[in-house]
Parts: sequence; C-alpha cells; structure tokens
Amino acid sequence: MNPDNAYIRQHLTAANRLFYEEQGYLVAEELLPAEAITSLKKEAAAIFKGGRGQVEGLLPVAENMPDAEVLKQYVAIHFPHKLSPLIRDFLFKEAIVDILTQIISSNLKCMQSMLFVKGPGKKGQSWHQDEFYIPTRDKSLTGVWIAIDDATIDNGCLWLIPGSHRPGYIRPRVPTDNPEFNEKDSLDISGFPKEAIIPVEVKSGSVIFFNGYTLHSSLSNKTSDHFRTALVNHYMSAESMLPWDQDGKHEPTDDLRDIVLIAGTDPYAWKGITNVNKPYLRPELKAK
Ligand SMILES: O=C(O)CCC(=O)C(=O)O
Repeated sequence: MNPDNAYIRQHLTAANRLFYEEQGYLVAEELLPAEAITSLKKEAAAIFKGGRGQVEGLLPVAENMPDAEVLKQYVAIHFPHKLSPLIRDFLFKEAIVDILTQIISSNLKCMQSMLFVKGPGKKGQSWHQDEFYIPTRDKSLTGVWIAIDDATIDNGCLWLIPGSHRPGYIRPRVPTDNPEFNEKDSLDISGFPKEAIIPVEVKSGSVIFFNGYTLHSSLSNKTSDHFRTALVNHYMSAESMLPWDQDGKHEPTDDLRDIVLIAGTDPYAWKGITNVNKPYLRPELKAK
C-alpha cells in the first residue's frame, strides 16, 4: 500500500478509502481552520477553569491564574460535549462528517468525546483497541483525533500499528510497568516488528481517523513547555446497537441510548435518548 494514500488532501479518494480499509487509519492534514482550533483551545481552558460547569475533581482557580498553570493539572476530561455547546458543534464539523459518512455509514452517531490536555511530563496511554471499551455490534467504532496543538514524538503524539485491525478480534491485555504509560496493563505488541509501529505526528488542525480495532497508544509528554491538546470523538454506524455499560459503571444494556445522531436517520429513534454518561476527569496514575 502506498503510505501516501494515508493522507486525505481535500476530499476522500478511492485510494484513501482502500487505504483505510487495509491499514485502519487515515490522516486529514490541517482539515480544520486555524480559527476553529483557536476557539477550541480557549474552550479547553474555560472547561478546566470550571467555566462550563462544575465537574468532580476540578481544582479551585486562583485569580489571574494563567491558562497553562490551570491546564498543567489535568490529563483529560471525558464527555466535554455535554458541558460545552462549542465542543458539541465540533461533533458535527462538515469536513469530518463528510469523511465519516464515507468510511462508516450514511447513518452516523457519536457516543463519546474526550478532551486531552496532556501537559509537560504527563504520561501516555498504553496499547489498546477502542472496541474493547466501546463495543459495537458491527465493528464500526471509529476514533476521530483532532490535533489542537501540533502533536510530535516529543510531546506524546499518537502511535499506531497499521493493519492491526484486520484480524478483527480483541487481543489480551498483559501487565506492564512501562513508565511511559498511565495504565498498569497494555496489549502485548511484542509480536509486531519495530518497523510496524509508527508515530503519527500531525500539525494543529489535522485529524486522524482510526478503526476501533486498530492498536494504538501514546507516550509521555517529554517537553518542558509544550502541551499536546487533542479532542477525540468516537462515532459508529447508527444501524448498530451499542451494548456499552462503561466498564460496569452502568447496568448492562443491549443498546446505550446516550448518543448524538450526527447524520442520516436513527433506526432506534423510537427508544428515545438518555443522559447517563456524566463528564468526568480522567484519573491519573501518580508517580511512586
Ligand atoms: O491521545 C492519546 O494520548 C490517546 C488517545 C486514545 O488512545 C484514544 O482516543 O483511544
């Protein structure tokens, strides 16, 4: 496969689509305009300052505390679209939805957003497949990773293993003491050759699309002064039910209806919509 086809220049091409099917990811470079990204960055500061509503764990903000000082205290918040109309609008960005409706389905729903701040020294996320956490019935889960800051190897960009979604099963997790990761377990990637594992460095405004079975991770932010802010939204086909109990947080369900319909029609609209997932701060593993 030509890795060049990993890059969406303006519109998705047949070669891009084929690349996505075979490699499980795509990169749309600088897809979103700088002004949109600037507004997102300001919104991130407002959220973590408590300006969009109180979230358990948010710390008091001293008067005139610079945004960077506030943000350095956090790794990520889950479900920010439930606090912020601006972030909710990002779920519907035309340039993103246009691509998703071509790689997933014309009927599209979103069930999760996550806003990563990841300041200097913050750890990364161990190897995983998103479908382990958010199971769909038709393997349509897709991550949309929007770079708010430039993402580099130094500040902890995404790493992934192209083509690793193809076997289409969830791999076992093993314990890890890798200090790069915030978790104590990880998918075992020792069977993959080094060259199979790639960093996805992208400029601010770029968007990475990846399949829910694609193995991915991120390492720690090794800079002393750069954030690696990113908004990550998860989508799936509206045709699939969503048996997602949030790792046991909720009662088992065959179809979690805490979703946002993004495009097309919802065959399950008759079930109504719920609001059970509340915004929460991602817990951080403290250094020993
Ligand atoms: O951005 C990161 O550091 C990790 C993101 C990720 O693993 C995910 O969105 O599933």
